[in-house]
Amino acid sequence: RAQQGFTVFFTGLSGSGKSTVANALMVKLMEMGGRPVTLLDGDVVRKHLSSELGFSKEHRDINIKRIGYVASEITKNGGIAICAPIAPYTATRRAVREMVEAGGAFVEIHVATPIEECERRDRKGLYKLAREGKIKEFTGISDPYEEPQSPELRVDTTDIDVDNAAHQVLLKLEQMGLI
Ligand code: GGZ
Repeated sequence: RAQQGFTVFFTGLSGSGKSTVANALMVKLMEMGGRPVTLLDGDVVRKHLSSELGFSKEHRDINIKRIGYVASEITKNGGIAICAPIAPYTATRRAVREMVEAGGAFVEIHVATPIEECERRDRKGLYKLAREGKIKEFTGISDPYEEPQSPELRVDTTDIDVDNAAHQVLLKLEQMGLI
């Protein structure tokens, strides 16, 4: 019997390393062959699927539910979806989990890099702008991030490199019998 589809759902702060780890995971899964792999990255989705949306709670929820819907369709059809939005709200993450689990497995990865480290890196200069009040409703500074209580896996990228983090996700997928 063909293996079931699944969604790997990364959640974490801006600059926590979600996109980088998600990309590395995608490469590893593609190298293994077999099933198609689709990456739904936060900023790419916002450009192509959610371009009219801002960062209010309501708009973030719409954004995450769109990502969840696409991931659930991919999963139902036996594919692999990798999502990497901030997804700050517990209830919304749970709604996506339920939608995906109707047709396959949902693997939540909390990229738990502390905000001090994300802000220290400040790769895009957004934390500085948020501190100056030039970006409003910025997650972790002036907007909430509800930490996942029971993700399938938690990784903190402060002291480990991308490859190591992606490898930990692969091990989890193996443990769960998904690959
Ligand atoms: C958080 C923001 C904001 C605000 C712009 N709050 O590090 P980035 O730049 O590339 O990723 C962040 C991205 C967040 O979009 P998501 O779709 O992942 O968010 S959510 O899941 O909450 O819908 C950041 C940038 O957009 N960005 N303004 N106010 N991040």
